[in-house]
Amino acid sequence: MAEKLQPEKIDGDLSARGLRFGIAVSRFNSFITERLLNAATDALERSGAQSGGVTVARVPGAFELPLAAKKLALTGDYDALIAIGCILRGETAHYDYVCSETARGLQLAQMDTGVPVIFCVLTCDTLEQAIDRAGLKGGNKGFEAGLAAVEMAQLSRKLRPAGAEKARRK
Ligand code: INI
Repeated sequence: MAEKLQPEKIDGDLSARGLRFGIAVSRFNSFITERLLNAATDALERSGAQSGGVTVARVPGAFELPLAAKKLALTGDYDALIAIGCILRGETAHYDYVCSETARGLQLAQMDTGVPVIFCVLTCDTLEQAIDRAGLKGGNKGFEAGLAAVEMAQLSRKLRPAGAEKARRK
């Protein structure tokens, strides 16, 4: 019988040693976003990120995250970025515009620049839903985002075009 096909695998491992991360955090709903930030930096530290390897930039609200992420990416200084925000539904359509433009803008930032941008923006109907996702009771989406950043940074290194030298501003 023919041998079972063994595909080659390309995985990003979870070692952050020597990698550089940028985190854009919104001040809006900071009660939640600061908790997400703490969990994200905890994940980076536990994965081996070193002092000086993580930079945090604060923006007013989630709507400003895409521009901050794109500008951070264009510096060439980061292996991966994390965008942290918390959008809570109000009584008007404002929520829908902020959610869709934030998600679209962050996706564009990573597609335009090739630098992974991890989406750590909670979009919740209630504050309680956000609290549940920010580690006050159990899981924390910030920690998941930190691990995703490490994995995507490593994967991106492996998927660099052959022979391409990393153009980094020192
Ligand atoms: N920004 C948020 O990050 N979360 C929200 O829940 C929110 N709401 O509800 O309005 C919010 N609005 C501000 C927005 O992100 C911009 O900062 C503002 O519109 C200025 O551009």
